[in-house]
Amino acid sequence: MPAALTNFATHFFVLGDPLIYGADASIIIVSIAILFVLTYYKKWGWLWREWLTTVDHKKIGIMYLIAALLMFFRGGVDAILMRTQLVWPGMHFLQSEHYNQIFTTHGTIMILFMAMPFIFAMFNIAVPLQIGARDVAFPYLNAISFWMFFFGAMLLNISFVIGGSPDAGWVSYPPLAGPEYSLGPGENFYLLALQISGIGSMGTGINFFVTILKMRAPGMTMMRVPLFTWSALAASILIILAFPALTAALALLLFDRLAGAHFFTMLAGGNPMMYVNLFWVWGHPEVYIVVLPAFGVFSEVVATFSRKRTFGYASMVASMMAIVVLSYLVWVHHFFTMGAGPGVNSFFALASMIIGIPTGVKVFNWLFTMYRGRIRMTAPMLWTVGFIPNFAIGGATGVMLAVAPADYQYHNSYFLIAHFHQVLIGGVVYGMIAGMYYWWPKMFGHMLDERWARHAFWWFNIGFYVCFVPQYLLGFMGMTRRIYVYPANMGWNTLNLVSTVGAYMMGLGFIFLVVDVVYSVFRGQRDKTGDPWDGRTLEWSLPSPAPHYNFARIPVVTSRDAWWIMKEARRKDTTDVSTTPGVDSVSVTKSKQNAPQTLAQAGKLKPIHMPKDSGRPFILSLCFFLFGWGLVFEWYWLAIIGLLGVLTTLVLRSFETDTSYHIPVEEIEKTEAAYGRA
Ligand code: HEM
Ligand SMILES: [Cu+2]
Repeated sequence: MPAALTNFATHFFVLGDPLIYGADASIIIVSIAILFVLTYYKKWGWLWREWLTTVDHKKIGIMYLIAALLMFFRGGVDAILMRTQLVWPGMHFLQSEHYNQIFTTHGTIMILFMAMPFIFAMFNIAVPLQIGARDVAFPYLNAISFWMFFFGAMLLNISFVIGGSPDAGWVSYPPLAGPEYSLGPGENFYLLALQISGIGSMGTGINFFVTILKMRAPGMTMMRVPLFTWSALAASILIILAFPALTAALALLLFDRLAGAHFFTMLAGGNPMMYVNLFWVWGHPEVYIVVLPAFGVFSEVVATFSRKRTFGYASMVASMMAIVVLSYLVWVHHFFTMGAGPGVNSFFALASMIIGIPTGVKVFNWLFTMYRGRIRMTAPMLWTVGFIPNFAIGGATGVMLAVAPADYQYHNSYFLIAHFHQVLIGGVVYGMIAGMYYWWPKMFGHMLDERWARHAFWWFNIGFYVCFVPQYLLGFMGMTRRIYVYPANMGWNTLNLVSTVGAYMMGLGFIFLVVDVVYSVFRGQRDKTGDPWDGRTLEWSLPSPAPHYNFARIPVVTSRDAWWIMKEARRKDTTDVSTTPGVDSVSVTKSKQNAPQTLAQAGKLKPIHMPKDSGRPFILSLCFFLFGWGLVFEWYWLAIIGLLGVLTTLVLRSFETDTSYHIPVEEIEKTEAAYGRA
């Protein structure tokens, strides 16, 4: 019996690494602290009623945001650990196996559990408000999506203290990730965590696709849709088309691992390159899934903080849609060295270079929007302007990588690492932070502090160049990715040292960001107007935070930049509007005639139809978690229990008919009066 017990313990717990013991201890301490605080302040009921069961897109957005920031912290700690190990030749800070686990979880977490929830946070916070809707098309599905993402992320995150982390890279290529070379449950954690959160992402893609097509306020034609919402639509299309490929790849690999199938094992008739193809058919569009919403944020921010209409709206939309199509035609650039031959490689090389064109169009549109605008350099604009040079360098090095023969040289070198961090951080992280600063007052009713924002931005931005510019050079000098130690005589020492210093500067920038958030919760300037930036789109017509039904009356939209035009019509009733920069005089004159109906005050209130909260999405996802956990450890009895739980919650839901209610007019009147908007 004791032998069996120790056997179980060594299989189940990760033993022998002091860093992981430290993690164990801190996880236990933090968990106890959370349980204590919730119990002591009697917050369990509140947590369940207000958050765990909510179907309100605004609250779901906030939960996504919190999750994304926590995962950014986790992935950032991984990054700091790696850069610390690489600071000097022959370091003994991390063991080789631990280093492998860390680069794997870092990449996986950053892309799937930081970038994805961050964009979903922005979708949820902004899209329904921008299009004048009361919620998303499927609020219940929205809650399922969040909890599936959440429990998928939990599954991956506990692997490093229980069972062991995956260590075959975030791409998890077989045969390395197959049953022969990745023993233990680590890879299973990866496969199931991604599979479960992938269901959630698919739900979100479908939800926002339908929401944007079907829930727009009257008068909001597609060519009047704000650009951020357009970017959400583009990303949703990509999600719907790309995620099934990932699902298939992960499922087949899971069969290989658990059931001894041979989809990807060469000697039994399978082919590992099939996995690589399936993975990148999802993987390349995935980078656009996360970066297009960032482009959407930049479009909103540039127009608002330059006080000008976006330059080239139609070309912005067209370029986004071009990217959607092109992003499916480039995936082979991730493995030019596969040996597919010059014809195939040339096609994918050309397609990869062509995709730079629509991206360039967007950058120039932002610059033209700023040109002669009255620019305000507040935090969202700072991150937007900071993004442009980063993205220019990242884009140029991307074109270098797209040259297939040259890629034989750069492939899997630090040049690549520098390139994709420059676009992923410079695009996605900058974009989402800009969006967070931009919509923060809308979410919470107070501003983030500008002084701390500046510290955060400058430390992060300068640290970013210090960290990644040396890595381009290291790549040229032959340093390959995923190595945990290197000899002293390669000439890499100084550059690695500089790069690590940069990583610490970025870490400090992140700390300032957190300080800003905490400081502003207590000291932040209140936003009583609901429109602190003098915004252009409909979300700014609402009080902050918006009431849970969003719009007491659904606005009627008569032009692009609907809210700005409404404000102009009111502000400029007497003055000549055609002299206002950035305002199209024709649409103003038109909207002036329509002004009474377009303003939120017009019309009689009617009861509002809203979805009911439900605990089932949480329980459903928890059952999925048990299912995944069972498969990770090959405890099939637990997997079956989990699956039964999933089926039961689904069946129960199908018998539920009473899923919505009406907010009576008196209550709406009271709420609106409390906002001073009777
Ligand atoms: C915040 C600062 C960051 C730093 C200092 C950093 C640093 C690193 C380092 C040192 C590696 C390992 C390189 C190697 O040994 O091969 C790495 C890999 C990676 N990083 Fe980051 N990173 C950061 C942010 C991000 C972000 C925001 C993303 C994605 C949105 C990201 C995605 C990845 C991916 C996909 C890999 C490859 C993992 C693999 O090889 O399997 N990183 N990063
Ligand atoms: Cu790609």
